[in-house]
Amino acid sequence: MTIANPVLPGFHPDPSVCRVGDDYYLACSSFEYFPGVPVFHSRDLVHWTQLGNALDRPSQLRLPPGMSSSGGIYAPTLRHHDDRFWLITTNVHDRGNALYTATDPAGPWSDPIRLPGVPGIDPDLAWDANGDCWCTTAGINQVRLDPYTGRTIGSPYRIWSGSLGAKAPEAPHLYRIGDYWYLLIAEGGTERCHSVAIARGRTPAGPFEPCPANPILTHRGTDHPIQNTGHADLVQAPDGSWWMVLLATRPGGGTPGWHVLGRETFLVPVSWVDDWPVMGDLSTVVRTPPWPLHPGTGTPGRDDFDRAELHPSWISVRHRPAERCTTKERDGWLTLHAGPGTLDDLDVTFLGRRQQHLSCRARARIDATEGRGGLAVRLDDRHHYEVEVTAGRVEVRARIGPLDVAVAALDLPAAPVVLRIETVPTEPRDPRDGPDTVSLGIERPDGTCTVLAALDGRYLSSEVAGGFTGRVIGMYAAAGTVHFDWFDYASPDGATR
Ligand code: 6LW
Repeated sequence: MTIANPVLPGFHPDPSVCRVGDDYYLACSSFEYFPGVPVFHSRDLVHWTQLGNALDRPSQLRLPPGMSSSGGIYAPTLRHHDDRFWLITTNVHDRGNALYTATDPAGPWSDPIRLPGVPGIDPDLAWDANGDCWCTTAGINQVRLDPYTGRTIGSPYRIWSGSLGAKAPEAPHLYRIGDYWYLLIAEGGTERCHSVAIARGRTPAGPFEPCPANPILTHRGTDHPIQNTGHADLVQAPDGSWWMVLLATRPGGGTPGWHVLGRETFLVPVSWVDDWPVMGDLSTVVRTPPWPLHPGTGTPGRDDFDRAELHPSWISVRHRPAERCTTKERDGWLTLHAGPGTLDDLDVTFLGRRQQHLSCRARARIDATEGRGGLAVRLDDRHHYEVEVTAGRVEVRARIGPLDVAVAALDLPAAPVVLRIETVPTEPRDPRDGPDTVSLGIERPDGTCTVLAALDGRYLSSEVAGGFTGRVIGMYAAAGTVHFDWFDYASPDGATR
């Protein structure tokens, strides 16, 4: 099989995968965005289609005021057991860990079963042959659990600290494979030293014997174009072959390199030697995907807003109250009502989609005659570029940490206008060259573009902004009511890199 890595390009970190018959399901973390925890389906582990989002109701997901852009929902684990799907995850700004169940992974998912006795992030679920449920978290700690009530049985205790004193042992997943229980973890931190390690024992609680070949996967200290490799999950195919999904990044530019799409989901083949897993090549095979559909998610490139329901790939910052965001107010348009928030906080009326290609072009036709709004590319609340329209004027703004500047402006007749944001990767000639150039402007009726500003993309990278999110491109309302006729996203060359 040809693997077009990343199999889920763009901000899709902390992948967790399970298989039911011939079908694979995968979930990712979502941090500040609502709805949360995108859920995907695949038949081959390479082509994924988004089914929905597990946490799509405020009763399941509260993202409270004052939270950080990298707060909210951390790494989930997705499993199938006892004829239902189980999803366990952490909301770091709410009440900790919670479990959700569904008979259909497309939803609806249950309200949360709270887990006050489970401390720590990255919870995992595994069941033994007696039906006992073991919950393992970063640290690496473990506690038995009644998953139907959320009641813990006994107290959490440490079962492993990872290998060789590496920092941040996290992302545990526990599996019964053959004669052993395997404890897969990530360690070294989610940055360039990220790695995958494994240990095995005879019981789900250990004691665990570390693999002599640890770390079994890392790109640290290499010049491989794929970096930050870690946070993995194993799955067996119906033909008996084994596979690992993991997160990794694609830094660009000179030194030290900047990754702009967040942490993405990759796939690697696994073989077994002496009852230890051995990773195959994590290469990136560039393939021409169907255009303008994404290879990774089945996300439509274009939305004409002619359906009442929005595609599940649309995400907002924190909540998307129906009264602030609707496709029903003006037929065939999306209408956004500005709330009290601005792009610089987490209560903004923003609706976006993940940037999934290093080279991409996003366009939207906006009518801002009743308000002020535009098209933005945002890494988080403190790092975003936007092209904004209000009656008679279009302006490009850049927010980079504490700096917020108007970069360029143009007077325009007050009428609908097409806004455009384009990213083009840099071929670095100087060690200081950034990863890409982000151009912001307007499109004239004849299709030509007036670029108002071309900005260095490094300021919308994780290395500059910090945190766990990736770029999201979307529409927003900053004041009044703003209407959008359509939104279009495309990778001009159809490439995934
Ligand atoms: C996640 C942890 C990690 O919970 O980053 O890369 C944290 N791994 O396992 C946030 O995604």
